[in-house]
Amino acid sequence: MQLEKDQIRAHDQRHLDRHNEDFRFLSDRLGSKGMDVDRVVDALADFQVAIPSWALGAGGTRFGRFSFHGEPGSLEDKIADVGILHALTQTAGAISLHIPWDTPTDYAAVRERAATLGLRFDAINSNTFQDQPGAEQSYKHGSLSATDEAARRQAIEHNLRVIEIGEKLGSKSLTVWLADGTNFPGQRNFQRGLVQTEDSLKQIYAGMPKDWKLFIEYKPYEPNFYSTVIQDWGTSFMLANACGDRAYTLVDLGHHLPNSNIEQIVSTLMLKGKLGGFHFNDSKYGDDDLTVGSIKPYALFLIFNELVYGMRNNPQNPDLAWMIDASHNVKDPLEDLIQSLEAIQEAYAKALLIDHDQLTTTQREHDVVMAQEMLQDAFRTDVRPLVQRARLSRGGALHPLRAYRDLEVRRELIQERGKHTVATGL
Ligand code: AOS
Ligand code: ZN
Ligand code: ZN
Ligand code: ZN
Repeated sequence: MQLEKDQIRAHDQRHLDRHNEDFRFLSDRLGSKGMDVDRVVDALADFQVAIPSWALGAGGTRFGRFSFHGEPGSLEDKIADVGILHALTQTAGAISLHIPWDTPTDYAAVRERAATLGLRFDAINSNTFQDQPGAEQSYKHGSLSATDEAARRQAIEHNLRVIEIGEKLGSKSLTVWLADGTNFPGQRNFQRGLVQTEDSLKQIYAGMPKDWKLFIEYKPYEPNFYSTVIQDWGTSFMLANACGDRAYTLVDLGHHLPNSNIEQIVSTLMLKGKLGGFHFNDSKYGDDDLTVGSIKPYALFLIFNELVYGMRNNPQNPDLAWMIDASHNVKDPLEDLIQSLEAIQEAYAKALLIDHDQLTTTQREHDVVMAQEMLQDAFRTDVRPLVQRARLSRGGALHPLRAYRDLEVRRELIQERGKHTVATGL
């Protein structure tokens, strides 16, 4: 199924007057403070986040998985789902694939399908955390860090193959997340594992086309519970530096130990020109992969404040690859992603309201109270009319979630794909 612009416009009509009133009220208020509202709206409209192919179906935990009806069963279906998200939100203009789960058979058809829906292929992901059917070597004792040369070679070759696939689709970056680590003290030598990983990443880096970037994702624990080879941003940063200019750190919001100051990590990486990619999600305990903004919206806003600062002041840092990395057990995956996209746009909009010159003055004067007030004033502003206006300007829905329900998208998907569906992937 495909959502047409006319359907969305017709749905918007019902809410248009209300929106215009809300927007006028807010833009008057912000305008009187000297804010350029049009610029904020334009920045919001330009902001695009990649949807991960693995978030389009219901996920699960190690205790089980409950399927959701009408899930995508093929790569084509997944692209169609992202097309729906993009039509509604106008902020999901890219898809991030995971290989081998999403290996295309007909490249031309896949590329064309995505192009028709206004989607591009963002970072492509390799998978050396599972053994694939028919694989000669097992990753049980590591992949890029393996001391077993044959397993390590297989993992390197897999990444090189993923790059080839990405090239055929127009991707320009590879994301590597390694599950490699240990469960027990003494199991492996830390230094050897790190040396092997660096060597493997360098080989992968050398195999990338010259206009590609390598994103190195870190994570403190899980699936291994004693040690993880790339456990934190420092390790990722070090490996990225060892690889070269086009290797960067990727920050996944769920990949930190409790209470880590993620906004500060973001700030440091951007200062050093090494923040390449971003996985949005939210969490209460660990890598929970919950809906963005559902648990700690203020933290998300503070992170965005640093991102906006970096985007304005750190030309040494490249444009970021924005991606969602989420998983759902109980919600309609598309509804969940709509909520995530909305939360991202909101946090970004609020961060855009902060006047950094004024903040700098306040900081110089050591006026701690006013500095905090400036942040909180932005955070407390209901910016939804701005986000709506940005969507509207691109032909998206004023209320994507309501439109999704009113247009009975899931019912149509079930009709098309059936009730008992299982998405490929995790
Ligand atoms: C795993 O925890 C990471 O967040 C990765 O980004 C992973 O590749 C992704 O979640 C798909 O499994
Ligand atoms: Zn991730
Ligand atoms: Zn994760
Ligand atoms: Zn996660």
